[in-house]
Amino acid sequence: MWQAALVMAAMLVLVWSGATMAKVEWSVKPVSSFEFPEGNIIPNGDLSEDTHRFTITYEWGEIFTYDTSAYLTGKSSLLFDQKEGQRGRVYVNVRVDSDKKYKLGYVMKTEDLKLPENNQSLRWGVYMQDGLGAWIDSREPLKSLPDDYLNGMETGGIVIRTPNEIDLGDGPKPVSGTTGWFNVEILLDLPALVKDLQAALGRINLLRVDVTLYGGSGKIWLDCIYLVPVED
Ligand SMILES: [Ca+2]
Repeated sequence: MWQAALVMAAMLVLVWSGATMAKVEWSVKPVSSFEFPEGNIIPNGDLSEDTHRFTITYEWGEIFTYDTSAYLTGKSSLLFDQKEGQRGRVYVNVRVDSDKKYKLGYVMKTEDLKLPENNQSLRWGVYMQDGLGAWIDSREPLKSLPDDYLNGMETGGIVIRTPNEIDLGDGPKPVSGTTGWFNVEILLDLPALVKDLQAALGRINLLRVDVTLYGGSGKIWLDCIYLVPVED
């Protein structure tokens, strides 16, 4: 009997330590509806109108339209009908409290998305600004952290991105073709990241939520951008 109790206790410790070790997590899951998590600090994240707060660059800055027939929140989504060779990027900077954990994300879907031949694909990333206003480069500090520290996300220097291949239910691969809506979410434990990534002045004061596609063609809908502090 006591052996069973001991095994149970050991398992609990394992589960507990696993849960508390993750400083960066991410997930992608299909959704058919969406409700903003309470406490979203990104204004106009429902992308209905007045998106001046968001920086929409490369060709996406010229071709974006508000789609009032396909959206999950508010009155519209942003639609990019991208022609071969065009590129796109959307990002938003948000001041954060360095003492908190945050989750951030958005929903997207695609239609007839053909990926470019340069191995680029839709990527979701986050940038972190330190107490001196510099973007934190995670490459050097990551060398002395466990290999799985980013939980499958990848460092691109000052950006931490979801992997090239994600699983929307039919195995890991770059997003292409026609998909339903899916929700990409990233969770960041800022107090831990401050320490582990050696953020200057011991602060992370700003996060940049970022989506990119450099090349390819097809339709991409973006909606429901959020960033919320997470209570333990
Ligand atoms: Ca919307």
